[in-house]
Amino acid sequence: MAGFVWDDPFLLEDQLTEEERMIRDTARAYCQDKLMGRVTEANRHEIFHREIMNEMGELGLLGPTIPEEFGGVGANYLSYGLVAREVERVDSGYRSAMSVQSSLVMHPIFAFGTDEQRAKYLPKLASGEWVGCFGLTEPDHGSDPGSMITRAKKVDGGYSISGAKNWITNSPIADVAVVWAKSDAHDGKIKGFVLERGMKGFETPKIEGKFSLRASATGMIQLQDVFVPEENLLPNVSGLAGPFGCLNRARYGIAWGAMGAAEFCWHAARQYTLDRKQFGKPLAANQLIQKKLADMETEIALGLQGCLRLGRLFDEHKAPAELISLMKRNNCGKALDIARVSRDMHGGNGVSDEYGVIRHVMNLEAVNTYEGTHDIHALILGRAQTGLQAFQ
Ligand code: TGC
Ligand code: FAD
Repeated sequence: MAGFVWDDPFLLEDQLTEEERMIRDTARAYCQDKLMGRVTEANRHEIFHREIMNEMGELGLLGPTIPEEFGGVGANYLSYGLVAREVERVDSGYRSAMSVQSSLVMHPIFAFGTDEQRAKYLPKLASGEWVGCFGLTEPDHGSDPGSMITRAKKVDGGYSISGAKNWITNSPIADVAVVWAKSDAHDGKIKGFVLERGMKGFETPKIEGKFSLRASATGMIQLQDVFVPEENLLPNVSGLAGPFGCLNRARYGIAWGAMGAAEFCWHAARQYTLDRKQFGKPLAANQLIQKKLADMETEIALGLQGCLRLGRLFDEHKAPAELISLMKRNNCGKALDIARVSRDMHGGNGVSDEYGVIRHVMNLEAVNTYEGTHDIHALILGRAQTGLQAFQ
């Protein structure tokens, strides 16, 4: 009978290639050695250490799936998922910064942009010299981005864009923004535009009072008659397929990332309950505690194995959007539950940021909401199996 590996029940490790393990190990070493030490202060004081982007860029962690000629490392999507898991094991805010840059800014420029746009933006985004953000959500249109009101009006030499985007990761520090707007020159269809810091009428105020992802900069994008030259239009996509093509990738990464945060909380709960004694014995010797640890182990093992399968399908170009919804929804919901239970198992210490778990609880609240809420993904799955759409 084979031995049971309690922290890797399905032997995920054996299912990775040597190259995938190497990328994962690079990410893990960086995250544990360089990010872990900064995160408590960053979270407490709402600081995003901007140099993190340069450090990640140096290690090839930004846009890792982008080909080398544009500054990426040409890695597969499985490796991208492994990176997300390691980064989010430290903090979902750091994973947000990384995944927005990779999936929501570099991917659309690579997939929908011109050769000139790829050459101009991708190497600087890959190195972390530039930071990007992605503007889809509006103050009055979140789950229903198809109803957006941001408009691009055709003018001489380009477009004049007006509107507002809300809850935008990285916007206060962004050098470039991929903004989605309805374009009157394209029959009112949604088009993507690359905006640059310094364009007149383009403002990115920070959102204050955010009690989740505090180590990540979040803001608005305000656009008042911003002139965007023709060459900044992403020409090769129209409609919601543009932003959703990006979201498929980011949601896949989040499914892996949420498991990284869950693993942190599970391991912390296990160690804490082994170390702490009440009623003359370790907390971990109690049946109620062991059941909670068993539930965490089970959900994480299943969630990671699902991610692995989805990643392989992604790399074979066989990952349907609904399967991505299934994994994003499941893993974010399960990670949030695990973080809350771990917080409880830490007793009073669980609310101190010294133990890290309450930070993950707070973060995972947003992770369960952004990139499609838990319930929106349920509706996507409900539609896929009944043929009935329940959004409206
Ligand atoms: P629907 O009728 O379903 O589709 C409209 C068009 O879009 C296409 N499409 C997709 N294409 C590729 N991948 C997908 N996942 C797609 N989903 C839809 C679809 O084929 C159709 O194309 P066409 O050519 O026929 O027009 O559209 P709907 O308006 O009914 O959509 C409903 C719904 C709920 C599914 C959708 O709007 C949705 O998913 N809402 C959630 C919104 C969301 O996820 N926003 C994310 C904002 S970005 C963000 O949160 C970043 S956080 C980053 C971080 O910090 O990590
Ligand atoms: P709403 O759509 O108003 O939903 C509110 C509630 O109603 C939810 O529980 C939802 O599930 C439910 N609901 C909505 N419609 C239905 C329905 N038809 N049936 C049943 N229930 C329904 N967006 C970007 O574009 N770029 C970013 O970089 C970005 N970063 C973010 C960072 C953070 C920290 C946060 C919190 C959000 C970010 N978002 C970003 C926005 C995010 O994608 C939206 O918050 C999310 O899509 C939900 O939209 P909403 O907040 O408007 O909620």
